[in-house]
Amino acid sequence: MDRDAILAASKKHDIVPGRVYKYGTAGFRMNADLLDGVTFRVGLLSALRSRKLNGQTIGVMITASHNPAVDNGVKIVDPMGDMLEQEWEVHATNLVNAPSHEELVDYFYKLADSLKIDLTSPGKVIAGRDTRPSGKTLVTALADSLAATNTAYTDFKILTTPQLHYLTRCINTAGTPGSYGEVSEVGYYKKLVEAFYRALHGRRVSGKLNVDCANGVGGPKLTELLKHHDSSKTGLEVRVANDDVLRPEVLNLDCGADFVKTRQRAPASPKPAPGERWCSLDGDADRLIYYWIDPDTGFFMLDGDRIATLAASFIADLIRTAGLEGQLRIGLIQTAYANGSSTKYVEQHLQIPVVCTPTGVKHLHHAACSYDIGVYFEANGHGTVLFSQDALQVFKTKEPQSPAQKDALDTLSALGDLINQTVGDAISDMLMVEVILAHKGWSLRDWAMTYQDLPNRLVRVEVGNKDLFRTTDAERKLSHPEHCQDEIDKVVKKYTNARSFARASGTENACRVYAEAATRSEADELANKVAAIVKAYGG
Ligand code: G16
Repeated sequence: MDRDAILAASKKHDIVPGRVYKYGTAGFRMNADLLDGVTFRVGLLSALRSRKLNGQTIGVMITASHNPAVDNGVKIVDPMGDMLEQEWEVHATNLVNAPSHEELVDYFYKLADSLKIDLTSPGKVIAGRDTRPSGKTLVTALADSLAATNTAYTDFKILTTPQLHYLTRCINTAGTPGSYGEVSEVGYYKKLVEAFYRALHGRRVSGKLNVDCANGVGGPKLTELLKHHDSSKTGLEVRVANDDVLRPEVLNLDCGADFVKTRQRAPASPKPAPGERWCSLDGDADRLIYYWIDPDTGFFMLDGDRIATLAASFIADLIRTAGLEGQLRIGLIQTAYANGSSTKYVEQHLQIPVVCTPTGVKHLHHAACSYDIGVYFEANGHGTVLFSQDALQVFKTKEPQSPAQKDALDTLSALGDLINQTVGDAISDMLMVEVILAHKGWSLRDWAMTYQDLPNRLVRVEVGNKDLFRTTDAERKLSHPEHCQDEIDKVVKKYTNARSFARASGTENACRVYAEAATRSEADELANKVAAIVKAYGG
């Protein structure tokens, strides 16, 4: 590796001086104009990461997911398709914040030295990006740092975030007994569709599904998947809506999973007709929210908590039917945003243990790994179900004692292939939900009847300095600014069955406030009061 080549390449990709950059909830995310130098430096780190892991392929995804079209972001994917190891987030933050090009290169070599990385060994990186136009320029910055560090590089161009995670794992497991799939986008579609057929096991989906794709990458990719799907075999008919990727300004605008979840209403257009089945993806297709307009009661949403409870109850039933109860440990992972009723339902009704982690799928994923079956979903619709190698093995090898056991084992095995094992994946999750509803013979209304949500409200609060807000207890309490939590507690006490917390967003320049209470008006009032406290303490 040539120091001068890295220095010369770096000089083409300045960072904006005076800013402090942080590897946040999902990597670096901000206005795209600020990201050129950041992306170059993320390339340097991925070159080191690959070499540290014996030349395994590292993924780099360029996306700002649910954020507005002017933003972009960059994050690193580890070899098995999971998020960058958290210790390395610190290295990423330090590298990106190096004040000058010279100091950057010094830090790069110092890091390589302290981590005992052989810079003469080969490194490999792959990249993908969502449909934001700024992604094209940022990929150039990434390619420059990989060229300067002699790192082999493949640009997979436009992908959903989960597809990039899938490809990273496929490449690193190719030719091994744990091979995850064919290393291509088509391989991803074929794997999902084939597993969908198997998981349905002769059942049929009833009713057309309308999918709002947030005018993001999910639109064209879902259309591609459907080319590999034969609806006569499954009954699934999909209408793809909000798939305009030619006008960047409409990305996530008044549509998509984040809009539906935070506004608690259907996309502005096209207007869902009463009774139609709808779901929304977000800008990079890793979140999923279901809903319908009830002719009597109006909009009803089935969010990440509902998807988690649906999946957990179905899989727990299959485990029982398969005669595996007591043999495989199942757990459900949520964040503080989970509706209190969902937690109660899982613990008391499903009798499944619940773990609460800080926001960010990286935290949930990590916690889910300690179970044989780890179901994790954020309320915003981001999540998946992880199966341990032992569990997958048992599904395939256990000798069934009855046709019902065989059915359960086959379905579990198919779910292991259908559900993305690397990260939350809206398209894979959508097929999973369709499988479960088909098995249970349920409509969205039947699904909604399982428990009643506590009314809740999520508010975004712009503050002078969001970094003043620090949390403890899995983000359920503020440790800083001092006294802010005391004021929140005082307000919460005035409401029935109420809970509220505040935290700094790791993807936007704002704080988020969540409140739930016994009635809609109480939840709204509490959220507004806590938002006012946060605003007052926000600098
Ligand atoms: C990202 C993360 C999610 C997180 C969300 C919001 O989602 O992957 O785990 O819930 O940001 O995070 P925050 O509240 O810190 O802004 P996405 O879909 O935008 O990549």
